[in-house]
Amino acid sequence: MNDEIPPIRTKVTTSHWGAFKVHACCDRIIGTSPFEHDPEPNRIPDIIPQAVHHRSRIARPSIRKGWLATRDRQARGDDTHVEVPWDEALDLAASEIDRIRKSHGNEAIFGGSYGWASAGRFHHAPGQLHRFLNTVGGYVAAFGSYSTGCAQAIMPHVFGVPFLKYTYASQDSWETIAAHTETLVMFGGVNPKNSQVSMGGVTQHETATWFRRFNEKKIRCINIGPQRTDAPQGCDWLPVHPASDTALMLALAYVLENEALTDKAFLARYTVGFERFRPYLIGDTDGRPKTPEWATALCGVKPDDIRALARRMAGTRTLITVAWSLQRGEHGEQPYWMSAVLAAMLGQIGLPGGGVGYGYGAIGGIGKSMKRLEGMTLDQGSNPVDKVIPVARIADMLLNPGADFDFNGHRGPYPDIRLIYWAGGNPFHHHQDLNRLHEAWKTPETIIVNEPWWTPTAKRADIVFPATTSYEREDVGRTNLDDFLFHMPQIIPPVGEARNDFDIFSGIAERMGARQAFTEGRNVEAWLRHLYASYAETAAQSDIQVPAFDELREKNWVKLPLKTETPTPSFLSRFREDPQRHALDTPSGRIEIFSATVEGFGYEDCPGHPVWLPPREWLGTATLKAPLHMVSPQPGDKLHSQLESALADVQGARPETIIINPVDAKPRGIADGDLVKVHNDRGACHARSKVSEDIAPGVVALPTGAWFAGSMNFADPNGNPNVLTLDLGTSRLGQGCSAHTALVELSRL
Ligand SMILES: Nc1nc2c(c(=O)[nH]1)N[C@H]1C(S)=C(S)[C@@H](COP(=O)(O)OP(=O)(O)OC[C@H]3O[C@@H](n4cnc5c(=O)[nH]c(N)nc54)[C@H](O)[C@@H]3O)O[C@H]1N2
Ligand SMILES: Nc1nc2c(c(=O)[nH]1)N[C@H]1C(S)=C(S)[C@@H](COP(=O)(O)OP(=O)(O)OC[C@H]3O[C@@H](n4cnc5c(=O)[nH]c(N)nc54)[C@H](O)[C@@H]3O)O[C@H]1N2
Ligand SMILES: [Mo]
Repeated sequence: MNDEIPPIRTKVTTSHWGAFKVHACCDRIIGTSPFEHDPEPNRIPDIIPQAVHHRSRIARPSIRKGWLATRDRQARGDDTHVEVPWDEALDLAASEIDRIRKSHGNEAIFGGSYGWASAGRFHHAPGQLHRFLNTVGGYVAAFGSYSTGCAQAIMPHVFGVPFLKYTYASQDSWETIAAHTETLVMFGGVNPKNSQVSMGGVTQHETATWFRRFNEKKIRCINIGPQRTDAPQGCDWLPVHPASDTALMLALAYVLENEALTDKAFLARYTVGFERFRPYLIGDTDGRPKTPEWATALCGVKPDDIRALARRMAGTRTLITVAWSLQRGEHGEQPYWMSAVLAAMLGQIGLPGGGVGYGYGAIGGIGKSMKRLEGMTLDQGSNPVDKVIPVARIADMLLNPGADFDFNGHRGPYPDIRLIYWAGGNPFHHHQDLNRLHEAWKTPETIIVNEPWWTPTAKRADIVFPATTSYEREDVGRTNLDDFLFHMPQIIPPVGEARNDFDIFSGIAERMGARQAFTEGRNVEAWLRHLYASYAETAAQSDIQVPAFDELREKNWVKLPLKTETPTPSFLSRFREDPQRHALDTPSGRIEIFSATVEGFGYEDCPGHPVWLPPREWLGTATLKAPLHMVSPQPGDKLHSQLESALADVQGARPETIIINPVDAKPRGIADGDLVKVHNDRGACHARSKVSEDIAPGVVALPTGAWFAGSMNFADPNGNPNVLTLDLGTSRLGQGCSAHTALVELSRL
């Protein structure tokens, strides 16, 4: 007998939820622990050993039985799969892609493949897929994101910069806020649970620490939204009805105008169109002055509280922050545009600690002041197909081939999709109205998915390839929101017969005569060295010395001198200094309170200046059948639907928890911890109730991320809110997702 204990290996790796240590023994991950340089480490990695070795891992390439037998499309989701050897599955995938492109053209292939996949610069699944599809003739792509699709469309009309540039690179740092801001008005809060996460991983989580500093400095922080818990302790809470923020912002603007608190000089020098907006504000155009009394009925905030807040905002250095969630609802363009107008009326845009910022807290790294080093991105080549849909319009596209759709001034037909390839996303967790998507998913002839786990999306695929997780391959991790650089070592061998996405696509490309074009003759290691070399060059141009690749491998991680004590002035502070020299990239060169371009689109659901447009489902349209507004925030204990199968094993963890106010729980006979059914005309799911005064009456909150396992005929037992949400573009302009727009009813089970 050999009783030698095999050694435990420990390595640091990074992920979208930050860096952590992984402990492995033989071919298994046996534990994780915090990275010592993270002041606020989160608990998301705790479940990784169970998740990586979970029975829900896809062991071998698998083909759906009905599709294999008769090319069936109807039974996706209700069918089982047979395992086949790699060569057979790769042959099948290559011949299907080839058949579709030859008979229908590459416009019949949808490769949008939205999703967060894993951190790591090379093995980024959607990037690998896009590169592969480009080498075989291209694909229909998706524009924008579920996160900020609507903002990405509207905000360039207002400030003249891409929204993500504004939000990631041009906003005040936490240091500047701590030094200058007196009033922080947070629509939708700033939640440290959300800033645990960022694309590529932020190493030093510090949002909660900053709020402790704000408290000490007596900065007044006001969380405006349906949940007290959307902001750290020490913040005031002004409960509002979801989707009513624009009404509240209009009333704040009305008070400024009525009490001569508007900064007229700022408006004259830096903005255009206030004279078009003002008649609407004071009611000349529609007979409804946007008074605090008018807004109270819509948002639930008392008139005197609105007046007091407006006066405080005008009298102190005020930063308005807006969570991304506000634009993830029907007419999400309006609170975003209106927040900019309100900030312009206050006249503090471009001053340190004043103006308006978006997505603080949504993603870790926003508010960190540092040099934003770019690079190490896999070249995706160019896409010969120019057809693009707004990312959240996927079900519309599948259900209405050839029908025209509008998007930000463009109009054109949806393509006729015959083949979908998805790698690195889980649409049957992330898309709205999942029963509708389930129907839409029956239209393509073939669906191919690469996934580590049997997610609801993998279960609905015809050809399923098992992908490695980031612990089963070598990579490099970095993001321009962080000052750490990681070598991500391969910690264990691939689980089952999993292969890297890169190797899967290399195999298909080979069968289609495109191997050389896809790989350029490089294997994984050669690619890592190649990407790293170009990154080191970019870094050197910014006077940053990064270690040689082999040295980084040796060291596992390094901290780069990217932190800047004095943040570089934002484009708005330069604009403030000299609005001629630093004119904005809008048609007028200024902030557009009224946009002739937007008005020119002629969209009644997004006119030329911000207006109050209620969504079709909110407390103002509540019915007896669906009286409660459901918001569906991001889950605090994980990233979206990732690691879900292992989390769901924990006794009592599923169905997901829904938060409900006692005022709403009582008449329904619901006590804390009860099992409930959440339902509306679109579908139903189960959930476990948490009765709490931390949510506004009339509102319930059910986080995203459970794996959908229901249908139109029976309730999802796990509690995915998207079985209830509305699948609707935010407007013809933004076409973002409307995830937070949903009325529901709860019944005790
Ligand atoms: N109701 C409601 N719905 C929402 C939202 C909301 O607020 N409310 N938020 C929306 C937002 S903002 C987002 S970003 C989306 C998120 O939606 P998604 O990004 O689709 O969610 P994830 O669970 O992160 O999906 C990533 C998938 O990639 C897989 N994966 C991980 N690593 C790899 C890899 O290396 N290779 C391959 N092939 N696969 C890999 C994971 O197992 C997982 O299934 O959800 C949206 N949906
Ligand atoms: N732990 C963890 N963190 C994450 C993620 C995750 O999956 N897990 N996902 C990341 C991703 S992809 C994204 S895009 C960001 C999203 O970041 P956000 O969009 O900021 O986050 P959400 O959690 O969707 O919503 C925040 C809060 O907005 C409130 N809210 C909803 N509707 C309204 C409204 O109409 N008005 C007001 N005032 N408030 C409203 C809800 O109470 C909700 O709790 O989070 C990121 N952070
Ligand atoms: Mo997102």
